[in-house]
Amino acid sequence: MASVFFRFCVVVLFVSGWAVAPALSRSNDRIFDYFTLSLSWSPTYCSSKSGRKDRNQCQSGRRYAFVVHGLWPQYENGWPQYCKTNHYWVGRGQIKRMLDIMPSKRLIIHEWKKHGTCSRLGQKEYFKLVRTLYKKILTPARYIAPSRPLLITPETLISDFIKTNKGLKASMLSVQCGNSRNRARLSELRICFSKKGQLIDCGANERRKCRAKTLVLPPVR
Ligand code: U2P
Repeated sequence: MASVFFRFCVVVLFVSGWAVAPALSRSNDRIFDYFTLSLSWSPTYCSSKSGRKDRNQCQSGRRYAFVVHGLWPQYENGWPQYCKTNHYWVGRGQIKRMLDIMPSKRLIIHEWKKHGTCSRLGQKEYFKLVRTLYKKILTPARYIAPSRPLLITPETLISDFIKTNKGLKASMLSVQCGNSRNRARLSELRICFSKKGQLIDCGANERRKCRAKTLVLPPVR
């Protein structure tokens, strides 16, 4: 009975377009629509339970600010993940080449397996595109290495990025933060790109945004 009810709920969610969830398939057959580059605010991650155990990214002296979380091939609604590949292994050289902007070996391997395999690119090309898109976005000066907490609004973060990056619009960005409506830590800034690597408006996946009045950016360590 419970399983019939569960199946009914899944069908209702998909038919009504409410399900912003991964496609439940491990195949490459449906082509994705656009890319999301997800930039993580490293100090927020480092103050979390898992971040505190992550010496590579978070030990003192690792003064990371925005780092790459991942480059995600997206459907307009939902996304493919863990696609078929003959190239599961991520070699040491590839990992080393990415560590400056993606400072975690585990994350690099995970992002390739979960998202890169669905990009229709080889592994080398995928990571090359990660860097190319990351370099397209200039970080406004105040977010490069703040030594004190920044208390701003989500709108300020967006407008600072827009001022610094020609061609960038609010509709191409999505700020992610903790759940509080009052004050929450910045977790990520997501930026949407076409399959050709041009800035574009985001899709339904990015509609869920930070709703906090005040956004807290812990300082770099
Ligand atoms: O948001 C939680 C995790 O879900 C995955 N995600 C989220 C939004 C989206 O548009 N695409 C997507 O893949 C991310 O999973 P991860 O890559 O970290 O395993 C995100 O962290």
